[in-house]
Amino acid sequence: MISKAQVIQPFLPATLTPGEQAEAFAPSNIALCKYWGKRDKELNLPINASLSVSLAHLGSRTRITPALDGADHVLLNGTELAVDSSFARKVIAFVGLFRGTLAQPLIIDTHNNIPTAAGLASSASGFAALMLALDQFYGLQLAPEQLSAFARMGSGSASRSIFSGFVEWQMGNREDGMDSHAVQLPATWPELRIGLVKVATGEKKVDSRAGMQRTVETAHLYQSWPLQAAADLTRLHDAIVEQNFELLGATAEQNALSMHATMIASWPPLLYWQPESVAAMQQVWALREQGVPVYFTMDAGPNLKLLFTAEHEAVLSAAFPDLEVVAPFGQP
Ligand code: 2P0
Repeated sequence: MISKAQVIQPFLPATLTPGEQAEAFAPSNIALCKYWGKRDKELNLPINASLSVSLAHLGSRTRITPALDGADHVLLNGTELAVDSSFARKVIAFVGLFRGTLAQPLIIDTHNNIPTAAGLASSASGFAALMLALDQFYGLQLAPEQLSAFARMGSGSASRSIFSGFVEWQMGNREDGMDSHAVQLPATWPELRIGLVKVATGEKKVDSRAGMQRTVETAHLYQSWPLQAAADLTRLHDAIVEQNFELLGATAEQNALSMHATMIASWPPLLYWQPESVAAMQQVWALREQGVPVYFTMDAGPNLKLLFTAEHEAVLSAAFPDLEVVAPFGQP
């Protein structure tokens, strides 16, 4: 197995010249075709390609400055984290891949403007923003594909958060993973809306990393997942090119439910849904029967993300009173 450091080393300059400070923003993203399962756990290389839409101005802003007291500091939304907390350890390990023998202590300060109530994961935007900030701080001048491939090593879905709009994370087949990076699709869809339905926001018992590993190792149903994902990816490309909302929504919903089916078929079983998640799904299906074109997707958690177009925003905001609406391509 190749290590992250072995992959990154050849892309770093012989001597690093750190700046005085760097700051970068990366958007959160919602997958329409999910990343679920790894062929390489060290490098976060996926078993299937995935496709997402980035959430415009919602995401993470990360600032890097030198620490003058000889120790690293990791701050999240203004609060310093214990250096042995899970997030701080991951951040410090990731930074260590780039600062090499320089070993200069840093302050890494991240602010998420994702509505905390929406229960959206922040590791994707967090590692993408950190990668962009490190690139600036050390003057690495990495190409976008390299930034995406390296962000992936922090968290798989971070590879997609390097870009805005519709983004495909190509799975690649190289052992060092340098062809497993995201690309931005040349498409826009100003009327597209994503509605965040909050069911619960507490920390989940099994995180996605452990959840996908358990699924790969124990669910026979998982064998069908790569085929489902490949077919869905093609359908999503068609939907985006044709601006066919029904095809986009139906494909995303079936893809999410197929992923959840593999989780439920794992052992011990993995069910991220709460009773309120199922109630919200049934409400979406009832609205569709009444003629409202609305679909949902879900990640490794109980919350729903609704997909609809601007003309139906009022009816959906009435049906889901706490709906948080995002326009991924800005207001038309
Ligand atoms: C996705 N998820 O495509 C899928 C759907 C969750 C369900 O990407 O282990 O936090 O850091 O590579 O990126 C969440 O997985 O996992 C995720 P790691 P990550 O959005």
